[in-house]
Amino acid sequence: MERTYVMIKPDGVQRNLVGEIIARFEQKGLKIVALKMLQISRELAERHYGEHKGKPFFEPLVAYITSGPVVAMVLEGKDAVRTVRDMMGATNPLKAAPGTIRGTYGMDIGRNVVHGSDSVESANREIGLFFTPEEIVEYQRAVDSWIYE
Ligand code: DAT
Ligand code: MG
Repeated sequence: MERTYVMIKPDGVQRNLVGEIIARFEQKGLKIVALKMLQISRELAERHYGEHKGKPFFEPLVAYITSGPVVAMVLEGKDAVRTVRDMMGATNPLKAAPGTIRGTYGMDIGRNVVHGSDSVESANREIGLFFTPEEIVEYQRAVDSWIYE
């Protein structure tokens, strides 16, 4: 089973969307294997978004992601990286398909509510940035035989 790093950004937390967003992933069948709230430091933000360093939106992006608490999680499931990306929708919420998380809840690219890793490699890197191995929980769900054949 694949794992991905997902984060409800400060706007999602402030707008009381934590429950709604987690519920979507749960209802889909993705399994939560790690979950916590934290406020991201500048150092962690710069590492998380390292690929964007030097771009014009980097400073506002770091200011935004450090501006309030986020809810960080690791989700596990079949094709979890792509599944979460599809559920989130396009980076710009105005371009995100209706029904996706960004398409439903967002208006601006700089307030796009949620993060999800873009590849398995990114997922492994991001999971390692936000969670220690002990914070990731291995457990069985009785419902799994009703979610996967
Ligand atoms: P995504 O979050 O969909 O993986 P990304 O990794 O390309 O998108 O960019 C990370 C975040 O940076 C994104 O969620 C919003 C912001 N961002 C990306 N491109 C931007 C742009 N052209 N202008 C302003 N903000 C941008
Ligand atoms: Mg990205």
